[in-house]
Amino acid sequence: VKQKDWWKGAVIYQIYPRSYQDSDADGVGDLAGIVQRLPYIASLGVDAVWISPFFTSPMKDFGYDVSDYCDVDPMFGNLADFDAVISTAHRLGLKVMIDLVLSHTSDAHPWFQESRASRDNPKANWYVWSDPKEDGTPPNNWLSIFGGSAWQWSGEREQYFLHNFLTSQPDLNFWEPQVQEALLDVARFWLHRGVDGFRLDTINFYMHDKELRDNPALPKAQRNNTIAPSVNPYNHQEHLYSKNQPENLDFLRKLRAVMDPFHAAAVGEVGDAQRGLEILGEYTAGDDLMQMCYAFEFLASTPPTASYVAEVMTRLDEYAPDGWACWAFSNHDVTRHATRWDMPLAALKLMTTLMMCLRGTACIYQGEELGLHEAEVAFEDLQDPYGIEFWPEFKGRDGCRTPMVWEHHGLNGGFSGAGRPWLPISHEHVNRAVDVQEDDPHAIIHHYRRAIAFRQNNPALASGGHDGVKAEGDIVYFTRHLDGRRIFCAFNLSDTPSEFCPPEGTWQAIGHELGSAELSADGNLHLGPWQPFIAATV
Ligand code: TEU
Repeated sequence: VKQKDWWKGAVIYQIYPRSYQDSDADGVGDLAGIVQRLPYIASLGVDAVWISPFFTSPMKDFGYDVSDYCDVDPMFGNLADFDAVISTAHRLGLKVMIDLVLSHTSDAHPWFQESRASRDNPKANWYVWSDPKEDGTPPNNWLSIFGGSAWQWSGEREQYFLHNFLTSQPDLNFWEPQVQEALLDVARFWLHRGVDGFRLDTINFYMHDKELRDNPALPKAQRNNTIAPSVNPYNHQEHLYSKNQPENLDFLRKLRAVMDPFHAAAVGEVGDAQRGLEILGEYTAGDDLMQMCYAFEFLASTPPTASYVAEVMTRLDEYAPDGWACWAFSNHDVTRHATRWDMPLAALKLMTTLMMCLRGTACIYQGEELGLHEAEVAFEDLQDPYGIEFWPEFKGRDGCRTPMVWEHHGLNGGFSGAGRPWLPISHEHVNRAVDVQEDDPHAIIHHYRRAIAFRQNNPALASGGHDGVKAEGDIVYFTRHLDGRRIFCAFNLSDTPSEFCPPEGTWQAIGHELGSAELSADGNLHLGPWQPFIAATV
């Protein structure tokens, strides 16, 4: 893999900075804390970190509401601390991706303050403003993901403004060329500071229908959702006019042109319950758009069965033949997969092995390498406005955002010297702290290290093609290939043993360190519960 293609098949480790390491005992993680922990991250063998937003922000959506794109929030440190993140990471061989939330700003951003002040100021058109309907109601039926109408009334302009997320996250108007230029400048700023790439928040929300047409209602049968709870009325609409507008691609091409001289890579977030992989294909096609899109397929609430995995990979080939997915099982928006899938430890290990063998880039969310479950967070302790809005049907995102646990005996699990961290730390988490697992050869953390190393040592797994993806009973299998080397991978996604006949050819089992089965003398394969078979052509 050429240096400029470092992202292809990379393993990315996602850091939620509020909850990684607190260096100044205020109960909230920070950039200096990340610097302290970078050697640990490097020890996992990953290629890159993605750091969730640390920019200046009123923190209504915990940093996904930015009020200054080119500075660090004092809570997280300052630009010098960020420079230390970059230099330390690079010294350790880690790339740094930062999370640019360009679709909307905070309402505290000076751009919005100015835009809101009048209908004829220089930034009047920087956000999506619209007159009410004759009866005073919002201009159309678009809904906010976080509840209610996507339109908020502003007394100053006597107009509504658009917000796909919180009312304090007004959507920028990407039809305005000055907005696009200002955002490209933000990308330039960070590229010059040394970042290696971006995770781009909600890139399919950039543009909106100029005529502000109503979204159609979605038939009941199609309301299943992988990214947001079905209690949310947002899922009862098809977001035909508020999302996925073709002009999004024009802006992304400009952004890519800014990134290319720096060999920077982008993973675009394109959450779409109805057309996820199709959109992924659109946004990663060719060489002038996103290198990768973040796939939501394994963030669904039901555990992936063999046929589901096969179906996802087949659909990917259909919709994104030259596209590249970034797979994740957990992140800061969904219930941790150890809880969501309710699988035994052996199953979690196998799923990690599977992820490291899938065609695509792999994204690990802090704490999943410890096998952490979703933490229970009582209503009184909730911080996430989305959780507060839909409680108790949906408990929000705090349970996956509680602090990382480093030391079994340390104060707050070694996360913070504060009396009280910003979210409570669960006892069960502390029992699985990093220092406990380092001393236990059977702990899942070592499995993550082995699986990641296995991928790195087998370029066909990281960046090769794949073919023959199929499911047979509980077994999903496929072949990865690169430069004539073929690696056959099969996974028994169940707790019952299975028999299986590998494809023609002379195979030699590899991946013993991951519990790979051996071919038996009769050429058949007996896969134990949650066991893989990984083999290379001889
Ligand atoms: O998330 C976008 C997104 O698709 C979320 O709305 C997701 O459906 C929701 O969090 C339910 O789990 C991104 C960020 O990842 C999220 O943290 C932000 O709140 C959101 O954008 C707004 O910036």
